[in-house]
Amino acid sequence: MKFCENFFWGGATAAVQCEGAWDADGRGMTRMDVTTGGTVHSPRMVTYVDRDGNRQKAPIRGFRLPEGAHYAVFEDEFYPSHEGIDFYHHYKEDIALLKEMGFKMFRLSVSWSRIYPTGEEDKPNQAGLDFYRNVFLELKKNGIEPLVSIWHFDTPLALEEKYGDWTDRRYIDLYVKYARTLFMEYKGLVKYWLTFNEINNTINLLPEDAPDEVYQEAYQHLHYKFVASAKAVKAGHEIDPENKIGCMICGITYYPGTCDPKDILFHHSKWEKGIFYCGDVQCKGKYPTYTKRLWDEHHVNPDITKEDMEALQKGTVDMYTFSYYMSQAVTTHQNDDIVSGNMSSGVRNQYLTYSDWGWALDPDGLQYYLELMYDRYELPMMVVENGLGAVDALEEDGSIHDSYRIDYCREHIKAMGKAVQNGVNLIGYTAWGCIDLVSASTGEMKKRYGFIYVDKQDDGTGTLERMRKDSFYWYKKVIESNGEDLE
Ligand code: P53
Repeated sequence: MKFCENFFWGGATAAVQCEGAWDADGRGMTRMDVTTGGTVHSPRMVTYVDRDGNRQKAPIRGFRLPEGAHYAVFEDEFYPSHEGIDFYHHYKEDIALLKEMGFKMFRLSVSWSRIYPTGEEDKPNQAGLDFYRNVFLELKKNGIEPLVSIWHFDTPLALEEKYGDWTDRRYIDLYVKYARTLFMEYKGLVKYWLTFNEINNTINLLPEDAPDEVYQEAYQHLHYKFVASAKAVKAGHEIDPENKIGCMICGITYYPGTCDPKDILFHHSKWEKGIFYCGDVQCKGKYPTYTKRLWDEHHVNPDITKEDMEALQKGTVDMYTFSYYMSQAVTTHQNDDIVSGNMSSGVRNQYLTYSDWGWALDPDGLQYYLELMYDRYELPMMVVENGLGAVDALEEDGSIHDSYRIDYCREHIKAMGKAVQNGVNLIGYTAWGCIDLVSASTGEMKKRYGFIYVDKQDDGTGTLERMRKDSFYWYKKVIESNGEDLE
């Protein structure tokens, strides 16, 4: 057997992409609730009212709320998060389907604004706590271990309006209060936690030539999140020593675009800035040796106290988890063959093929990533997101023949198997969007990842009916055979 006996096979979701029920039972808003749908070529837009009372819309990437403006929902716009796939009201039916596939683990996120609607209440919202308790109980009843992301792109909107996007120190205590509430409330029910989803996105999605102020904010933002994460880890361990708490990194495998030594150095700095920086702080409890060089490149000088540094040391994570979808080739040379698509940058890699959204399909990159990171940290690892976003065709008889998705997952599971044989302590794999949900980057439904199809379309229409794709039966076999039967 390649995979360990209690290997956590499963799938992953995030609150704001699947729950819907955006204003139910006292929930507060998050930025996604004022963000429209987009496509591979047109960005999602944030809607707001400016200081003069005029309706405004702006692309979400790099968005900053102008002075005097406030976020707003417009009646005639479509916001995919408002209904999602309505997991809020379908969770029992959905968990039954996960159980049918034999899931051992289900990754989901708690929506902060269901628990603390504005982030600043003294007491948590009971209805929010009850919802997640019921979900966790349902999972337990079905023998499925929950893996809970405490934050998955959904800071309460009221906090963003007041303090900006994590560039204020007060966020640390607000987040730790929220995390403590979860640890206390679900003690004995939830054991596996992740503090911040894809924490490194703050830095690795920035253009190289962004202005210094933007880098200053990004590094500051990250520092407050590092401290918040470390303090939450410490609290989580104190509240229940059984808790296993991980970091979660957006894992992209970088390749040098040519063998020019300049490209070797450049690709190495992409690893440092985009990937190692966050993992190093969260796993080792201190800033890495190359930090000053990264900061100096952009004249950055973050607010960091002695207490912060102590907190980082006391709150190192128990496991290294990451998402993996693609690799990227990067070069210092003039090269116009840039891969177009969403979220992707870098030059075309002639040895790889690309998804319809421009993401490079590269299972070997996953093996490489696992081996590199395990050697760096020697912590148990989990692949907590992986999958293929693709357009699915629903046949008249209700079947969905998604052989492309099966191929993608098979090759990535094989790659994990090789890394395990080479000594990596891999303890779980939760496939992204195991049930179709709203795409984070484009807001589309048609970028589907699921083994379970949901009848819900980009314009908001659909019955919300759930249907089993071919990959559903395939993944069931994979789990039954503990990753041996991949055909
Ligand atoms: P979508 C950027 C690059 C890689 C993964 O992505 C990313 C992002 C940010 O969107 O996000 C993660 O839905 C994220 C999930 C997301 C998933 O990957 O854009 O943790 O919330 O849905 C897939 O296709």
